[in-house]
Amino acid sequence: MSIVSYQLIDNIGVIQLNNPPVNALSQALRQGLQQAITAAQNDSSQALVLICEGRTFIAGADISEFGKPPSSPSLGEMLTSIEDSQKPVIAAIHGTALGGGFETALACHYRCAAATAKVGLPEVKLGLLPGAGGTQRTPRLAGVEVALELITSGNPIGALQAEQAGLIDRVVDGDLLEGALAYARELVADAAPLRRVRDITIDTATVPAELFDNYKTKLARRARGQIAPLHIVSCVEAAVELPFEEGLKCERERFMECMQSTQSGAMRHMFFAEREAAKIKGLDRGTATREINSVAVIGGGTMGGGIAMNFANVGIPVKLLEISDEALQRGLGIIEKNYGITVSKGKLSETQKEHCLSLIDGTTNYDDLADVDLVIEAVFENLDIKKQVFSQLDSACKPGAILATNTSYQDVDLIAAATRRPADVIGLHFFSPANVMKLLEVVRGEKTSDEVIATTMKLAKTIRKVPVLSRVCYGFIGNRMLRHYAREAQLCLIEGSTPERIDTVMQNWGMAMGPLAVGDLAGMDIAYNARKALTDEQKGNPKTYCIPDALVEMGRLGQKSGAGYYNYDAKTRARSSDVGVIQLVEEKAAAQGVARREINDEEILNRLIFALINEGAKILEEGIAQRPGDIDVVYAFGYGFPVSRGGPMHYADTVGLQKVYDTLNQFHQQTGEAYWQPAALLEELVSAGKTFKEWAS
Ligand code: T1G
Repeated sequence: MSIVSYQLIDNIGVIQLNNPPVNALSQALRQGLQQAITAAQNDSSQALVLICEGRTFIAGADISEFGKPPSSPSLGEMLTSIEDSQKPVIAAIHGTALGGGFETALACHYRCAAATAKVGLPEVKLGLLPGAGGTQRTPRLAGVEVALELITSGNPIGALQAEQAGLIDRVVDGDLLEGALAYARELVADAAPLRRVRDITIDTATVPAELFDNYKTKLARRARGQIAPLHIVSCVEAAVELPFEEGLKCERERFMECMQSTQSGAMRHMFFAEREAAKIKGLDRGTATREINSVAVIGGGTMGGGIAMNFANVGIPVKLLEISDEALQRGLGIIEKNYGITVSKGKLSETQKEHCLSLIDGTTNYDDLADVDLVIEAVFENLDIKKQVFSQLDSACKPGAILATNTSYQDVDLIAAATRRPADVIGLHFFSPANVMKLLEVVRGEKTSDEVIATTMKLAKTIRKVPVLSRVCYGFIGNRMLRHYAREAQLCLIEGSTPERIDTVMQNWGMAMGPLAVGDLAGMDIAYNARKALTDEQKGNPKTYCIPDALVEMGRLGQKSGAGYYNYDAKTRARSSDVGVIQLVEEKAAAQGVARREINDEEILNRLIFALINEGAKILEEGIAQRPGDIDVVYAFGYGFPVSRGGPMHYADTVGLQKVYDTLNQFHQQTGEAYWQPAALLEELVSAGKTFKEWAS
């Protein structure tokens, strides 16, 4: 079927687009649509309906064309053809009309939509702004405040809400084409005018004077350091103050500035990297997958409870198994409490909460797991305990049941070896809080079957997670790299910096939280107890843990104890500095024979981030991660790495691998530490003048 088709149905011309998978506005689609509009001016049609085949109306400009030379007709030229049509053009929307797709609908004279449709302008999530009139037409139809929220948030709204806002004229029940044809005939019968959105003037008296300034202040906090949101406000302001053509010119200029920004390049990279990560090299796309209609979770602690919620949230029944009734009730209580918090935030209704809870059953008997399709073990982080659990699961569960471990560090192959079905064993590493964090590391063992890998990668999307495949190593992808980042944070601290300085540098750079504040959030007793099980040699340089050890031994575990690197207000959890911590740091430095010195912001940043990059390069060399973009996805979705920097490996490409390489060598010469030796892959890429991205392609 051609990409654009046309048919006359009585006196209505129907233009049908068909550009799978999402009817993105490629050059061919823009050209075909413009030609169809032009041709229809001369036939017997009295109105035109624009509708799409497949799962959705146009979902935006074709992002894969960005950065390439512009091709004609531009989106703006195509939209002008629609708006200048001498016959009313009616957009018939289903699925998600997003970005340039919704801008196309806005250039039409009328809009109807299926009740399940959504519309939105998500460009800001790509570091962009609507570049085809969206910032000019949306406020003309829906008013300034609706436009500002829709465009700066980038979140779609449903058809009914859009209708209330004036963005959609008619919500259609039943068959969309039938409904759109009926609407078009109604408009023709009423001799409805050619209603061009561009001709609407916004009454400035309806716009609160301080609205734009207040918005810019709010965005400066919410979207710290991002260019696009502030440009969006300026464009909407132009829609109020300037004639349409001049407002369009302002939008175009600011759009190009965003398009050429490093930020947008990073965010567009992340868009594709997230989708690429779900694809498994060497695995046939047709690999069979198993049905997962029931799940069991072993261990009702914080992680087990959160994991169970993910499945209940999408309607999959869960059996939660604990070793005693008391532990089970405690676990079920955690889940109930978590749902209560979600309800109190307005993100879930009481009815939805009750429905989810009804899907979660408790048991202390492995026999009750005989029919489940998947089990996820989330017991104490100890290999012997996990092996014992898997041996029991191997006996209790049906053939073909997938046995997964949520371990953060233990060797999945050794766990699999505790069963007679290693091909059915895999790692599913959730991130705390498990019902909130999007990242899911899927850890394939040496013997894990393709079918089990394909099944779990697909299941990740079902439970609204972002999956990244990893092979087995200590800490898999994220935590293995994090150890180096954390090591440098500790060394910067003992060598002369402070928790405030280190955290401020990293947070200003874009991390969601600084490393020491993260330690307080997670609770330092966890790593402290893990270290207790290690020999001195395994623990490594005492400078990297003597301070957190001392804090834990003082009872300063972090937020959970009201104090850690910082003091925390009991009610608001607001953090404040504690001079006693600095004194402790100075004492420990002296005890370790460290002469403290001034460490500048650039050194802090480069030591922490380049340590991540270097370990990421080693992870690629070893084939632990499939591609650099996968590592970027892990850090953006699991560790609060700023999407506007694209992830550690993309950031290395933007900084330039030569600079990364030279800085690593400088650290290596200064410290003599082997871990500062640049990874072989990095050395290879630098000598070949290549980037990580080029290596991956
Ligand atoms: N361009 C190119 N490819 C796209 C695409 C797009 N806009 N949207 C999706 N794809 C591909 C995607 O890479 C994947 O490919 C497949 O379609 C399915 O996507 C001028 C400048 C629409 C909600 O930001 O939000 O318009 O991996 O896995 O989960 O102002 O895709 O199969 O090879 O995500 O069902 C604005 C982005 C662009 C929307 C569907 N539009 N897309 O979700 O499928 S900028 C967007 C999405 C713009 C104008 C500006 C989602 C979706 P592959 P998927 P999904």
